[in-house]
Amino acid sequence: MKPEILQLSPILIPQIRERLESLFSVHRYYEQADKEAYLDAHGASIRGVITGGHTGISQALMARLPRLEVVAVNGVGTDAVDLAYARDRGIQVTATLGALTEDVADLAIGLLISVCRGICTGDRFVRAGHWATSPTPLAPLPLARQVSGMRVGIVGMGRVGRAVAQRAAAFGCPIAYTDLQAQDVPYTFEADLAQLARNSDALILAAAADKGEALITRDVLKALGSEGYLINIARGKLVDEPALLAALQAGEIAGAALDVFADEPRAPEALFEREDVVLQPHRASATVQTRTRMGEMVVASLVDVFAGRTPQGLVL
Ligand code: 8YV
Repeated sequence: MKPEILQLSPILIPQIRERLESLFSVHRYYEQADKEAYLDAHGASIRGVITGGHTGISQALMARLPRLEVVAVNGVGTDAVDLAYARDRGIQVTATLGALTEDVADLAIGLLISVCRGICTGDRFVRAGHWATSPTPLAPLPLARQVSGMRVGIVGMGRVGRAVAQRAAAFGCPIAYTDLQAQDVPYTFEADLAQLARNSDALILAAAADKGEALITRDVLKALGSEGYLINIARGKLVDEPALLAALQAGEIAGAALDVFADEPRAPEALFEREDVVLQPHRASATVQTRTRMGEMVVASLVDVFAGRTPQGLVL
């Protein structure tokens, strides 16, 4: 009998889906209209869960799975998994640690360049036919902000923070960072987030959101200042979104580029009309290469747990 797996969010790579189907009996929870009835029918036989970083798994759902041995997160963030409850039950939790670092850092830099250089605004300008009808594009399109040499402040100097720093350094950007403590990296440590913001032209969020608190408050945004940009490729809940909107509206910061939001898949609609923001639908790890690597890690971690081996990427 193949082990039974409950899959909470889709996997988009066909080879990974095939591999999962060949090894396990896969129950696609996310496709079920009546989830309660589905759990009544299958919950008791589920031994593993596959979920996404943003989706995680609640205590209530784990409680419906009495034989659950492992939660395999197809992502690096475990903030949406009730880790305390999993620990109490002895449920192992794995994540695809290291698999998506490069892509997430790439998108952070992409977003920084997009918002500073107005790439999306320029794209909309050309597509709308305004270029041809506007002989001096300088009037409708303001000059942009140079990226090379910007002072970059990174919040969270873990794997992703380091990869962002390496890339920003290649643009000649002086780099400072904050974290719980100074790390062994050649960048300036600043214990105080508001001070980091004050000394930065761009603040890039690369922190875990395990504590669930919004680090980026109105005060931090004011410290970033009217020439400063906020980039978030970590978690939406790290930012007080109403405060961000208010700061943008008041011109207290210059712009923001966001891949993540507090209430995904909803993003604050007040942002949609603004030219000083760039918005992405949580796509930082969404490349074929990275999602394949992540899927392979998910498969391997389930196989290892069911074989009694310690899986790679074990978080708990
Ligand atoms: C993924 C993420 O998009 O790794 C994470 O924690 O949030 C994202 O990289 C997501 O987990 C895909 O399921």
